[in-house]
Amino acid sequence: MSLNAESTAFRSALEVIRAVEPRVADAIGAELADQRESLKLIASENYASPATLLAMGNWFSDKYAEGTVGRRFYAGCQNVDTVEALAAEHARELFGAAHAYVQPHSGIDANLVAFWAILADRVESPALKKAQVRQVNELTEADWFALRRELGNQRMLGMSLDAGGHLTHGFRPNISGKMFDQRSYGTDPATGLIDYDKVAEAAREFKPLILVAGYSAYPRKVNFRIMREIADSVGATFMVDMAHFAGLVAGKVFTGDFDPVPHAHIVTTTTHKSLRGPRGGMVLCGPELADQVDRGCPMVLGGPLPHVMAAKAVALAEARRPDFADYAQRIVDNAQALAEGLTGRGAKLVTGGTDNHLVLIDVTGYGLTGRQAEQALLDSGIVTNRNAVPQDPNGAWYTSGIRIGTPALTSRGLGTAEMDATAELIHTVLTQTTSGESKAKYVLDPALADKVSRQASELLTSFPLYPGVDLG
Ligand code: DSN
Repeated sequence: MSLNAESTAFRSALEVIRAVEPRVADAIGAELADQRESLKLIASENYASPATLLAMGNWFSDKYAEGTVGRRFYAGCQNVDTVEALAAEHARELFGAAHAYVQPHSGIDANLVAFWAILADRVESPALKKAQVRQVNELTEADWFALRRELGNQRMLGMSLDAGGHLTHGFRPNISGKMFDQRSYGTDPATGLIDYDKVAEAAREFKPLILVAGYSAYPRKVNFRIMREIADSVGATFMVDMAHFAGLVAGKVFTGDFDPVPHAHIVTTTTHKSLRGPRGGMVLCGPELADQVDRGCPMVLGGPLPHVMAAKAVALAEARRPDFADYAQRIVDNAQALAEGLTGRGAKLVTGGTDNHLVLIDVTGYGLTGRQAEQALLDSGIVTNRNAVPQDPNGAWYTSGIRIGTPALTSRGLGTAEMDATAELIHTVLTQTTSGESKAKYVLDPALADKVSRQASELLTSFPLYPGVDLG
């Protein structure tokens, strides 16, 4: 039997790797087997296409390419220029952005590039102008000292962590929290929704340089038009981190007031979540910030990863195809079916449901902590992650929530009927698990966990992962 191109490509690659370090080849094969068998409901994960994966495994990895397209600090970057320019072009077209910077290695990197572009534009450039010099090296020691203090003493307003915000939006364990004086806006305790009047009030009181919107655990849409109005009212730069929902923007599920690109001064994202690309980051902006953003490497980033930019170009080309819009809509349809399946069985969800790709279960209704629920579900073949809920009584480590997302299972082809079956499995495990003697301990009958694991596997049998890839 002749093998198809995908099987041949991956088999050949593993053969070459196996000849050097067989344990790595084995681990790669085992990872595919594990991913094929698990009911992956981690909201930030997905499955990139074989073309995207293959674009990363090549000699682009060997090239240094600091700088940007056509303006490099190294010679011989003509082919890197080709893929970087292609990735940026696809990103601009896909999102309707004036400028795209595709070098960030991750979401944190993309956010740092954006923060420093804003600081350069709003703080550094005026200081250079005032001192009548063109670049920082020309400042006197005293002016440089004063500028450094000013750069390190700016304000940021972002969504609180327990309301679903992200660590990189100015929280102390992340470098953004050490760089900025940060305040948070939360959600309405009664509804779990963003209260825009409260955001406006916080902005008026705090007067941030940067207003950040975006989340990793908020199950609703955000009105970016209103957020921009709030930013404008206090002279703040409006930044949106759309890492979680970039696929829904690309697929035109989030349009108008809910599409961040026309409203924000600058938008950051990862490329590997709902966008279904390689692991990496990206920044979109208008012409005003483009030059500062393009200084991301070496300002913030280490050398660009040309092999990953090649894969970004492939994945973004895929996202421009008409079937991606269908995929994006099915992500949301599935999340809503999952939410309905859970609430119909008595689960308590933060905000009562979802408008996007994720659902947040408040597991205190089952008498569990997030940590206990996460482990009990994992024992039962269901991969999720624990997450804080608003005003979480169990804190950020044990938490009281389970975050569930549908991008990965939707990529596999599961639909709303399978989401209802998934809700049944989750509800069964959570109702049958009891709290143990600590916030981490729990009791779940192993026979029940095995039974649910088998049911979860059966649910996946009609939806093979990478059906074209046979590793033999
Ligand atoms: N780690 C990602 C998530 O799971 O949401 C965000 O950084």
